[in-house]
Amino acid sequence: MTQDELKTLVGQAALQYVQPGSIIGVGTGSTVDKFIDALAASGLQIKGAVSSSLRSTERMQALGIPVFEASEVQSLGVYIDGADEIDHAGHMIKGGGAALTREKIVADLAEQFVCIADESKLVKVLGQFPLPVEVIPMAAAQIARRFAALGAQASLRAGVVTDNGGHILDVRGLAVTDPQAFEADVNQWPGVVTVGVFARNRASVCLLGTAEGVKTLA
Ligand code: ABF
Repeated sequence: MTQDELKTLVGQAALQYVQPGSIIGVGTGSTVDKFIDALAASGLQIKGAVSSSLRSTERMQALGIPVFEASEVQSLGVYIDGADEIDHAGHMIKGGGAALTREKIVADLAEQFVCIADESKLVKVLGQFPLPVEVIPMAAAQIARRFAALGAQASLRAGVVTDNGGHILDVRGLAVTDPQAFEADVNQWPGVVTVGVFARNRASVCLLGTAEGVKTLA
């Protein structure tokens, strides 16, 4: 199966986590696009969705799925999103699409995070994928120096300004062996808006697309 077919498979499989009549959280990316298409084709009636990006908002609205602001809901039963990397405990690196802050906010509203990914995303230790970190622009150089002190290299993602007016550093050369401690530590550096390690908001379920079909890691 191609990577695209694996994404279609997990997008479809995520439908089992959608409660009819509910408001769900919907993330961003090519795998989530497959989920949105499957949801629209399924005939499942939901009240609507809170979206982590303009891209997903536009796709859902075009398919007739109502989109709510995060501030309009108190909680979500489920948040369905992709990842750049996921380990066997459900910790993830996210933010390849620069939407990590919104993704973490929507994930935090949800009782359950269902990650959908093809098997290329599963790793033993997070860090092969350059870690996105959203920062306040005036702090970027100092934060890059802090990563250098850890033996990593942070580079500014050229030409990217986030929805929140932040910049993105992509950090190479990390091996995130303790994702919870790492996330908690980097979160405290002045000027860090969001670190792309999702440990506190890790996936409770991962639907992994493999050549043998969908594997559920929980
Ligand atoms: C977002 O989309 C991200 O946090 C991650 O960067 C990405 C995954 O996209 P894809 O499914 O296209 O690989 O959810």
